[in-house]
Amino acid sequence: MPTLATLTFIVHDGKVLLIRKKSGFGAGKVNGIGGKVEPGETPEDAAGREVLEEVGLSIMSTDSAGLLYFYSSGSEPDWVVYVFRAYSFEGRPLSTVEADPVWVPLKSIPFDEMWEDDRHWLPHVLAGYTVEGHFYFDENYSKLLRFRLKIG
Ligand code: 8OG
Repeated sequence: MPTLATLTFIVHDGKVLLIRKKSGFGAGKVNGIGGKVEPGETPEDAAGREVLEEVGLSIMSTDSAGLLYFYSSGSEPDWVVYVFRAYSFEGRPLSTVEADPVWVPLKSIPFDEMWEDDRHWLPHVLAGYTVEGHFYFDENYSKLLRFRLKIG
């Protein structure tokens, strides 16, 4: 069974809130805010909880932006990730044990510091499209080998 997770991109004033992750899968990388869906949670609930835990913000509502499937070997994905956009929130982003937040202008996303697949799908998500992406990595997720992407 794949691990279900979320990724949320909070967009405000021409900027997107990204984090530099301090823990978990992808520690050290810049990413959207997210983590694993817990038993009994909907993906939307998980997205809201992760935003609160990682940067201390409450998001009002989310807009579904698609699904990402990550594979390392074999034909079943290891991860299925629900992607969300959010435009309204309460609070001010804080550093936590899990992440340091950073507002990044939409035109200067630091793809070189992000997962290798992100440059392929994130621009479409930030432009308001819905994506379905299948990304095939090597065994230890150090290299993207191939991918399929549908943009809706
Ligand atoms: O709970 P934890 O923080 O370890 O969850 C991992 C997070 O990383 C989860 O939000 C999903 C996300 N993630 C992957 N692979 C990739 C990827 O290739 N790109 C991006 N942007 N995020 C990813 O698991």
